[in-house]
Amino acid sequence: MTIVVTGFEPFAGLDYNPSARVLDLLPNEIAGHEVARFVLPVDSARIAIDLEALPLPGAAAVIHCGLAQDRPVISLERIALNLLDFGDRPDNAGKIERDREIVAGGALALPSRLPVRAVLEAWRRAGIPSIASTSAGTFLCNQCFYLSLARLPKEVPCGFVHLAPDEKLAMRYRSPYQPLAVQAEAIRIAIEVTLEARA
Ligand code: PCA
Repeated sequence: MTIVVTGFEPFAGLDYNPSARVLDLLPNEIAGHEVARFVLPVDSARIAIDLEALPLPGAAAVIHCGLAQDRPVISLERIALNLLDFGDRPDNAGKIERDREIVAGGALALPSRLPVRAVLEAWRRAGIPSIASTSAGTFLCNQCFYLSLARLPKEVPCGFVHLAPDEKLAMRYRSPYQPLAVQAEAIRIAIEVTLEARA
């Protein structure tokens, strides 16, 4: 089977996105499953179409990754909300969504289908600073997370990891950061723990 890991293209004026760069640091195989990587658009109209085209329904696990520029360490999302509200920040197509449901009439919130507590524990044991997050926001990351949870069969473990700025972004913005190699290792561990929990 395949483990699908996705990242996002750059957005909000950045010239790269660590969540796309991290894909190259992942091993080609985890627990005997091939790792397939995809970069998703920061475009609210296109993302549903692009997600539909990915081989997600038969995957061993689906891990979506995005950047949370204001968080100092990697975080694991617990829930996706059925809400789009971009505030005054347009997506890459220049569009601003406000007060809109992602799936009309869908559940207000859907829980992550990763073993969140077990992953956080494994990160702690590996010495990787990390946090659980109760909100993936109301922008594209949350949209992607919600769409996959709404569409995928319940047996497919599916979750969302928000990356912190890496060393390259931190040099530019003087922000806190977590080395990208450490965040890649965290994603590998999250996948391993997810597959173990499922076995
Ligand atoms: N982060 C944004 C969208 C793309 C990304 O990497 C978010 O948190 O919604």
